[in-house]
Amino acid sequence: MLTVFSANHRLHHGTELKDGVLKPSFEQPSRADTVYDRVRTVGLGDIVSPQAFGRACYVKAHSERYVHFLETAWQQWTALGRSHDALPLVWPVRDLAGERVPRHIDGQLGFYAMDAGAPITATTWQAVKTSADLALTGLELLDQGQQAAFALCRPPGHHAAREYMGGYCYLNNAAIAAEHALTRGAAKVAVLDVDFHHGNGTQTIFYDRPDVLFVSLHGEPADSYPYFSGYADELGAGAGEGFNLNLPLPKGTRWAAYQQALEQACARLRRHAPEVLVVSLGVDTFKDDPISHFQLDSPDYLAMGRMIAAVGVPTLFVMEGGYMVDEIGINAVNVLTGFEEARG
Ligand code: SP5
Ligand code: ZN
Repeated sequence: MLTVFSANHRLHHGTELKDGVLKPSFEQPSRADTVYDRVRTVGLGDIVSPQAFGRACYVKAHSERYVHFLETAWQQWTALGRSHDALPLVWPVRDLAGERVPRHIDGQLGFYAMDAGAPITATTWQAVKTSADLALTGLELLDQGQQAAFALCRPPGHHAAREYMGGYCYLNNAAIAAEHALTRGAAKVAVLDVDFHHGNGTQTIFYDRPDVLFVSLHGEPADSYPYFSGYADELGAGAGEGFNLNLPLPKGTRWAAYQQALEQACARLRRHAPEVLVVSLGVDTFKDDPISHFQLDSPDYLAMGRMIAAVGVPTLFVMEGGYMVDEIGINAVNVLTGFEEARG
């Protein structure tokens, strides 16, 4: 399996509030480098550099004004004499209209963010657009006949929606790749999200559409970030009703229960019969992950890869979460190795 990678991910490293204290984010450059090292160690396959795609591809999943905000936020922020990471501090909550875009950068940050978990630095945009380009390049590898590819994206994407960032995510790499598959002629696409956190961004981007099925396994929202989405009764809307499947799982979930839910997910994917499957590959389901509470162990990721292979569709793996543990490389690459073993 080919891996798409760029050192540009190192251009992004920000801060986040941890239990009320501003510290370096869990979403650090070492994550992607650890996975990259593991890809090399096991000899998964060649490493490919991304092509540059540009905003025409990003705005299939996002709005023009949101992409423009991402491009210009740092410049607006520093124009006020600020030099630390740009973070939002105010949001248009339920009983405020929240429809007009503020002129002030502090208002724009809240307008275009779901939380304070996506800091913007001087070089964040460069890393963010390269991350989306990795996913787009991976999708084109499938188009050229590869049965699978691995986009080693960083920053991750699945919390980013049409018009907002959050949860370490800015552009939704998986959604952008899914849209590109449709542009390239696929009629039906599916996204399987195995990150510990609900892929709220991907869900909302495709919520009212039957052409992109979204299936997600994640920590139940009552206990787990992002808290406000991921319930089993979110089934899709309008023509998209029945094309959104959430499988929330309780705290402490181990492989036996996870496997049952994943089998249900795979059955739904097979029924959709997509021409392309995009997997939002987060390995924050691991037992020692510092911000999550599932109990998967390293060999379980091999089994996960075999089950995904059995869906039998050209598959693009897009890196999402998985934090601050040496095993992130082993676990992510185990999914890919299990997939390749099963496909032969
Ligand atoms: C892509 C992805 O996995 N994003 C996850 C974003 C999670 N942000 C909220 C993290 C809150 C962590 N608090 C846990 C404290 C543990 N001591
Ligand atoms: Zn996650």
